[in-house]
Amino acid sequence: MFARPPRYVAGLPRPDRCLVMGVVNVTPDSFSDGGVWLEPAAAIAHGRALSEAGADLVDVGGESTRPGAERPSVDDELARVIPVVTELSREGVVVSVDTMRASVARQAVAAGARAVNDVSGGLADPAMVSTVADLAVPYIVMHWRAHSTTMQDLATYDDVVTDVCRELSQRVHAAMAAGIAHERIAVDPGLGFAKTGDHNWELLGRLRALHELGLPVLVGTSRKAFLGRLLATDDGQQRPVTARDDASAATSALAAVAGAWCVRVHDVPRSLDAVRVASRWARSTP
Ligand code: PMM
Repeated sequence: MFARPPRYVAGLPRPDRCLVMGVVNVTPDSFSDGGVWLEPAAAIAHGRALSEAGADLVDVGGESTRPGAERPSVDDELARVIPVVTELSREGVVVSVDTMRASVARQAVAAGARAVNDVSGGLADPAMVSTVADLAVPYIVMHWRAHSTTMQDLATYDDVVTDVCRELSQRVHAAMAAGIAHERIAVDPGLGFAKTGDHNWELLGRLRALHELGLPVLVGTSRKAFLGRLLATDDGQQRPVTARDDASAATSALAAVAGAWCVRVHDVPRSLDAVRVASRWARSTP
């Protein structure tokens, strides 16, 4: 039996269920919605719609992490995210900024962001953990090994669950050593980041093992390629990206039952329904 991880991250909403984080990618090239929300007004309207649909927080990012993606300049990343973070925060939306750069995290928090979602867990920018400590905001530490251009070359593990837990634990220790409070940290196995589809399934199937880290767990499966492959037609045509939302809602429900603190999704209404069902189901489970 695994211990139950903490249910809350200090400074973020505390509904009596798994949280739903809605995704706003202000990028030209994200795999799931690249280019759709690149204009600030479109991104703001989308973030507002996700919030109105019930998202507990809205994650705004300006760098695509799809396999092979090139990095934007700092200036381009700032120009993409800051107007969106500023306006959504002004309207009262709880915003997290999805960035690997300390300078972007700092400006996004100044613009109203309430949390930093760092897919590199502090590895991409040596200044990140001390910056987040200084900003005193929640920090989501994702498992990561390298930037998108090379990450899939590093998808080798002895045991993916054990290895991911160990590497995440090292990043959590680095974050705490820099001064980030334990109650402000959440962890994320980083599905699809230096992972094959089989690695993703293994991590999901043994999600409760991550509870050993003693921290809330965020899970991001939404629209990812391993769902497209699972749902491929008999002649091998992968399910298109935007037709993966029912499958994403199914993983949200199952992640919630397995004790996830938060799911990160593109389609908020479906996953919100899914986690509400999961939460009610769990309350009746002896
Ligand atoms: N996945 C993506 C981007 N950011 N952040 C966290 N914490 N966890 C994830 O799994 C994650 C992330 C890539 O998906 P997208 O391009 O659809 O945003």
